Amino acid sequence: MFRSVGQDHGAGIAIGRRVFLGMAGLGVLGVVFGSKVQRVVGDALSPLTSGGGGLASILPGADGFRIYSVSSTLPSISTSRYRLRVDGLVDHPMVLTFADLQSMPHTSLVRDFQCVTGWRVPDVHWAGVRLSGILGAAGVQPAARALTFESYDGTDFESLTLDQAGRPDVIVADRMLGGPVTSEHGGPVRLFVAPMYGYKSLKWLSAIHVVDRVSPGFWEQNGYDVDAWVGSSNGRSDERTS
Ligand SMILES: Nc1nc2c(c(=O)[nH]1)N[C@H]1C(S)=C(S)[C@@H](COP(=O)(O)O)O[C@H]1N2
Ligand SMILES: [Mo]
Repeated sequence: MFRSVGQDHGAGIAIGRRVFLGMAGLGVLGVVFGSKVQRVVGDALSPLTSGGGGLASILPGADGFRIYSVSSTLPSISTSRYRLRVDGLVDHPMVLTFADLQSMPHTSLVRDFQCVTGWRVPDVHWAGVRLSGILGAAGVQPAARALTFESYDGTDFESLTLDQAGRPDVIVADRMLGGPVTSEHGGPVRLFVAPMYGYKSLKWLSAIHVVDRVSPGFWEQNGYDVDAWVGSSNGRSDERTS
């Protein structure tokens, strides 16, 4: 079923680089920052602000989302070139194709999508493979405690504890908003961590490394909480709804 690649990372890195070089450079694309991150990182990254219509030009229709990318490009990856590497503290390192993922059991979720900066899209339809199912196929080793996720954008990365990753509402999503995940939204495959703020839902997911401790992701290194529970992190204290 899945192609196992053993411990040699060479092939996967080559795939990653090829896909990376194939990204469509959009020039104007940047990121809309929340106040906290914006204060911390300041002009280290180019914020895509209003005034000029840059953002409007990449806003997809009327789905209510804002398109974020901390890199200056929007990766454009075809389903045929897409690969998801799963390695680290696992018995069976794998490189999954898009077809591999599609052949695995799927879970559907209808959940609000909540960015920590305040915007929210209610009742978004998602579908994908439970992260726990992928980890089960890979065979997580006893020393494992956490996961590190990488993106084809080459810049953003994220983390979850193994416990968080095992929740049934954490999926590797190949469908969103009633269709395939579009490039803008991180397709063909992104993470969707339903109980947490949007920054945990890494777009253009390229790799899952199983590791022995949490190492804070891009947004966390720039000021956001590592545990990103909606309503009870990042200064919020309302009750969790999930
Ligand atoms: N690779 C990548 N993933 C990312 C981000 C990003 O900039 N790059 N932004 C995060 C944040 S803060 C949010 S709120 C959501 C936004 O998802 P959208 O761009 O599909 O609206 O993506 C998350 N995943
Ligand atoms: Mo966000």
